[in-house]
Amino acid sequence: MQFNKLSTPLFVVASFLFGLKTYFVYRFMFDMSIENLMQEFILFVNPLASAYLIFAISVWLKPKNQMKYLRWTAVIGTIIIYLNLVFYRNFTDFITIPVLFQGNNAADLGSSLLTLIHWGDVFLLLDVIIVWILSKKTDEMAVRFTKHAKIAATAVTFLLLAGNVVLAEIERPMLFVRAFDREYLVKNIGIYNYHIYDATMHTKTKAQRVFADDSQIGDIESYMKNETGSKEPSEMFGAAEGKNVIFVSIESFQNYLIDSEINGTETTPFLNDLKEGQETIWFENFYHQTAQGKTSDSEFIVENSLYPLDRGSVYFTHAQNDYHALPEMLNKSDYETSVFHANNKSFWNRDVMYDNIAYDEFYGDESYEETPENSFGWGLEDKAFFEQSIPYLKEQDQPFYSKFITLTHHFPFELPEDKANIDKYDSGSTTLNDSFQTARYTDEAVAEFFEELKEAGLYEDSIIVLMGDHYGISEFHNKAMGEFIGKEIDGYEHIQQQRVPFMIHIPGYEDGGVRDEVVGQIDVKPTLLNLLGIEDKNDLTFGTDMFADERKGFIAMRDGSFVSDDHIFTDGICYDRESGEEVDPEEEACAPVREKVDKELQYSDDIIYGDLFRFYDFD
Ligand code: GP9
Ligand code: MN
Repeated sequence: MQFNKLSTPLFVVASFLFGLKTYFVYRFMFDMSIENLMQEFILFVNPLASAYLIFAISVWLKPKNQMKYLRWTAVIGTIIIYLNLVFYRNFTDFITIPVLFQGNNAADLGSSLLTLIHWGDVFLLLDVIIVWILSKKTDEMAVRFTKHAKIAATAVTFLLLAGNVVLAEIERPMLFVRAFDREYLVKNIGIYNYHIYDATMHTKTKAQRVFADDSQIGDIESYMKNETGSKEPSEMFGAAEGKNVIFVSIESFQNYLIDSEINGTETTPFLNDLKEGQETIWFENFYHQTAQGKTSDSEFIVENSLYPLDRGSVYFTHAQNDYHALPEMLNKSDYETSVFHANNKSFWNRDVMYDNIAYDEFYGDESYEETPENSFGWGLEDKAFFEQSIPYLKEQDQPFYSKFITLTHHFPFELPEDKANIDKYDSGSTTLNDSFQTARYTDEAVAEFFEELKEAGLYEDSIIVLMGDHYGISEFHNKAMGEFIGKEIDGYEHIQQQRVPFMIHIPGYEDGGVRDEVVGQIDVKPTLLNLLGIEDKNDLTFGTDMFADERKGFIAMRDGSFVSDDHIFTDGICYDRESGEEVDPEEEACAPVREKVDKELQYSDDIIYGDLFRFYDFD
C-alpha cells in the first residue's frame, strides 16, 4: 500500500518520542541549572541525538528483530533513566559504577525509597507503550534499507554525536578532562553517553594502581608540607593532652538548624546554649566536603585529611589501601580507639575499612537492643543509642578516642508524632518540614548524652567534638529552603548552606567562643592531633590546624568549588565572600586559588587511586 510506504519508520518515531521524554525528564524532573540559551539548546538536542544513536542501529537488523530491538531498547533506556531519577531525588547526583556496587546500602534505604517514587512517574512509560504497540506492526513500521541507506542512517548518528560533543566542548572547555561535576556531563552529553564515559573512567582508575610507582609521592609530599599552611604547633597545642576524645558525628546536621525557631520554639536549644558557653569553641564557618560517599566520606576526610573521591565512596572503592589514619596514630599514642554506630557493620563497608585503619573496636547494630518502641526511620533512635553505648564506653581503657555516629536525623526525617517536641515547618517541601522534628530529637539526645557522660564519670576527663557529617537538605529543596532562610538560593548561598556545626567542648576550658575562620572537615585531623599534643612527624595532610595563625586560606569542595577567605567560587562563578556579589572569576580574585584547588584534588586522587602511601615510610 502506498500509505504504508509513507508512514514514518518506528526507529524514527521511537527516537523522537524517547528523546522528547528524556528532554522532559532533564528539564523538569532533574533539577539542573541552566545558565544560558546555549545550555538550553544543548539540553534539548542531546537527548534527541542520544536517542537516535541507540535506536538507529536497528536499521541493520532484519525487520522482526528491528521491532524487538526497538521495544526492548525503549524499556531498558527507561529503566536507566528512572533509576537515575530515583537516585537523584535522594542524592542530587547521578549513578556511577562504584555506587552500584554499594548495593547493600540501597537495600538499607528501605523507608526512604518509597518517598522517592512519585505517582506521576507512570507517564514515563507513555512512549514505551506507544513503541511497544507500533512494534507489533512489523510490515508498516520496519525499514528495509539498501546498504547505502543503512550507512547513511548510521552516518547521521555520528554527525549528531560529533555535533553534540563540539557544542559541549564550546560550552564547557575541558569537560571530559576535569569532569568534577556529573551534572555538567549529563547536561551536555546526556545520561546514556555519561554512563559510557563513567564506565571508561572506572576501568581507567582501576588500572591506575597497577601503573603507579613511588616517583609520584615526592611532589605530593613537598606540596603537603610546604603549601598547606603552617605545620608549627599552634596556641592550642596540647590543650587537651591525655584527655579522652568523644567525637560525635551528627547525621545530616546543617547550620540552618542552629538558632532556628519554628512557631517560637527553638529547634536545637541544647546546641544553641552549648556554643555560647566558655567551655566550647564553635567554628561558625566550618564546611563539610563530602561527595557521593556521604557519611563515609565525612569519616574518611576526618580520619585522613585527604579528599573523598568524586565518584563512589572511598570506603568502598579503596578500603584496602595503605593509609596513615587518625586511629592508627592515636593507637601509637596509647589511645584505645572505637566506633559506635547502630547500623549493620557492612554499611559503607565500614567493617573492612575500620579494620584497615586500625580501630580497636566497632560497636555495630548487634551491640544494641532494638525494640519496636526505640527504633524508627533508619533504626535505633539516638537517645537509646547513646544510653546503650555508655556501658561499652565505660569499658574502654583511658585515654580513649570514640566516634559516635547518630542516625535519627537522616532523610526522610521520620519521627513518631508523640516523640516530637517541635512543630513541623510549613512549606512545599515535606523533607525540609520534617527535618526540624528529628533535629530537635537529636538535640535532646545529645543533651542527654552529656548528662550520661557526667553520671558515668567520663565527662571531666574528655573533650567532646560535635560535627555535622554532610548536608541533609539537598538542592532539590532549594525553593523551600530559600523561603526558610529568607533569601533565594543561588550558587553562593548553596555553598553557604554546606556549613555544618563543628564544636569542640572542653570541660573546664574558659576561653571558648565563636571563631569565624574558614575551616572544614579536611582540617579536623591536624586540629585534633594538635589539641592532644601529638606531633605528626610526617604531616602528609591537606588540612591545617584550625588554630594555626598561618592557614592555607581555602576550603575545597569535591566538585572544584571552594571557599577562600575572600571569595566563594562555584559553577564557574566567583562571588565576594562577604557580600555574595559576583566578581570576575579570571581576576586575581578566584583564578589562583582555583588552580591550587584543582591541583590539590588531583594530588589527593593520585594518592588514593595509586595507593601511593604504600610507598611511603611513615615511621
Ligand atoms: C548509615 C549512616 C547514614 O550507617 O551512616 O549514611 P548516609 O546515608 O548519611 O551516608
Ligand atoms: Mn550521613
